[in-house]
Amino acid sequence: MKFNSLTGRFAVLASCAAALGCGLAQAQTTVTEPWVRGTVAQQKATGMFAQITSAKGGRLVSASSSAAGVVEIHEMSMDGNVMRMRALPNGLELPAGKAVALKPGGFHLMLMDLKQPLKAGDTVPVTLVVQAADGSKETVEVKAPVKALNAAPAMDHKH
Ligand SMILES: [Cu+2]
Repeated sequence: MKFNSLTGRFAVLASCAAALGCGLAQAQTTVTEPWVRGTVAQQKATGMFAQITSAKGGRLVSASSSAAGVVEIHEMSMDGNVMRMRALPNGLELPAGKAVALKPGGFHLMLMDLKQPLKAGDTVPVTLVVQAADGSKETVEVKAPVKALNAAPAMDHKH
């Protein structure tokens, strides 16, 4: 009987997965093209980038990763000739239905206190927390592949 109930449960899980989201809140936020910049030995911080779209709008309020002690939401911008990076104390606004780009030279997630160097081919699990206008929170699990340090896209010319 025990075996039967176990297989029954597996069958239910499988059909849930196939139907995308039975019993779960409908995902409002989608994350596409996630990636993390690889690091060299001793390097303790790096950036994660992606496209984030919130269907109904919201705010990226926090993030975490098992690969990092701390994850902050950062903005990079030019201040005269100086590139500055700052944490966004209120998180990142996600306008309804509009993709927000986290990219080198702009918004990014800063993975700090890295537990180990990140090499191309690794995958970094990151959990994003998005708060809706009504205060409800949605967590989004992202698996971000690591790209080699020198494999930055052509647009990344600001560093
Ligand atoms: Cu940063």
